[in-house]
Amino acid sequence: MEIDRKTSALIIVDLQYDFLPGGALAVSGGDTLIPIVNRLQQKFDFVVATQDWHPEDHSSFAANHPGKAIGEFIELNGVSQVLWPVHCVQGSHGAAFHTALHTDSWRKVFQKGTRPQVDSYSGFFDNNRQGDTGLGAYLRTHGIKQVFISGLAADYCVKFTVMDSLTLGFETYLVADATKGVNLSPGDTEIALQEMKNEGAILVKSTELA
Ligand code: VGL
Ligand code: ZN
Repeated sequence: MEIDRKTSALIIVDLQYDFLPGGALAVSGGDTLIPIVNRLQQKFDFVVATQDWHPEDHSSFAANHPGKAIGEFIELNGVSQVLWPVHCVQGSHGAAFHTALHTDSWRKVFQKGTRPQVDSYSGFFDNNRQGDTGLGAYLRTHGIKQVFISGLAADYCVKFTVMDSLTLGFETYLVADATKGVNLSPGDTEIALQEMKNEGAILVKSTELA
């Protein structure tokens, strides 16, 4: 498939140390995406990234709920929230992008999950759909019509970014070999891929793109 470089954007979701092997919320094999995403970036004129960027007192951390364990669910402002290990704390090593990841051509980084009381999986909106990172308006302002999404994790932040991109009316592609899931429950990634397809996302391989 030929990419229209004028109207296409690549979004790189959360390629940060805490989501890579050795990190607090590691995705198995997540580091293998770095060379794939670096090659993929060369095919785009317009590249943006998202960065999970939590304050220490973030309510998605199990450690901030005495008696609760990682993986348990709580109700947060009417939204069901799974509790995570402490991860991507603002300014920490875990929140940094992997040094091997090429960042020089990025137009902008959109940080999310910055408000203590609400989580944000999507690069566009927080989980209440109240906060907006500005990513949608930014893409529109620059004439972007096709959005290609890569990064971590396929069953959380990538999936929610894909869903919001579709809702906002972008032609939305998931670069299937440039994402991996955490699989809190076995099979979560397969289910997420199916949900994205059902909503209208188009799955492509990075090697098919030119
Ligand atoms: C993510 C869980 C919590 C992700 C971020 O990037 O997929 N997952 N925060
Ligand atoms: Zn997070």
